[in-house]
This record gives sequence, structure tokens and C-alpha cells, in this order.
Amino acid sequence: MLQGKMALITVLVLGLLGGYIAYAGEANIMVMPSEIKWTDGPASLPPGAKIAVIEGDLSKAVPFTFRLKMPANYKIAPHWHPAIEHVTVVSGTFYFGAGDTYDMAKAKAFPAGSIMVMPATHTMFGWAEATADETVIQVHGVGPWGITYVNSADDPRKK
Ligand SMILES: [Cu+2]
Repeated sequence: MLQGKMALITVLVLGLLGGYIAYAGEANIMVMPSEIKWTDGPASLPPGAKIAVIEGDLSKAVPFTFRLKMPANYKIAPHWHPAIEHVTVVSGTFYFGAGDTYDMAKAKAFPAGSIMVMPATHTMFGWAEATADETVIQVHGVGPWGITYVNSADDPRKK
């Protein structure tokens, strides 16, 4: 079971990011908002999001920081990660809840400046506020990173 999970994580992580970006352990990283380079979000997330990896290589055992820009009403189904996740809301409002089921009543609206810290394998779900053009969150932790959906039917890689 655990081996299966690890194999799955490896597949997810390798699919997430190809390029190598410095991490703070080897170089200073000082980035202005205007210098952030956005690309289409990874296949592991529903289409429509943009990602900017600021630090690290998500497939490696090094610190990483990335931002995720989501359009209004963007939904991320219940899932978990192989490592601790720190989520900081940079702009907009991110609705975020803990648990295995997508239950809006169990989520809270987190405005810019909020931070959530979720231990490895804890389940969570979220969506971007409906009225903002975009909601940006920043995620940091130590890789290797990945995402596993509670219901595999929610995994965009399987659609
Ligand atoms: Cu998450």
C-alpha cells in the first residue's frame, strides 16, 4: 500500500515540473512581483490555473516555493500531499477546508495574508472566490512534492 503510494507520488512529482530552479540553499532569490514568470498550471491540477515556481525543484528533496494563480471559482478537490504544506493567501480570498469530502459548509474564507499549515497526508480542499478575477496562493515546503486526490476520478491527469 505504502509502496504503491510512493510510486504514485513519484509519477505525480515528475509530471509537475521539468526545469531546474535554484533554491535558497545555494543562491539568493530576490524577486519583484513584476518579475514572476507564470506558466500554465501542472497537469495534476484542473486547467485554468497558472503556476510560478520561485524556489527549488518540486521533484527533489529541497525547499520549494511556488505561487498558484487561480481564476474565479477554481476548485481543487479533496487531496493530500506527501510533505507538509504551507499555504499563504497572497491576493483574493481562498476558501479552504480540511477533510475528505468537498463540503463548502466546512470551509472558511481566508483573505490575503492568511496562512494554513497542513501536515503530510492530511486531506484538504479549496476553491477561489467567485467574485475576484484571480486568487493567488503561495505554497512552500520541502519536496519531493506531489498531489494525490482522495477520489481518483477528481484527478485531471485521469481525464
Ligand atoms: Cu493541498
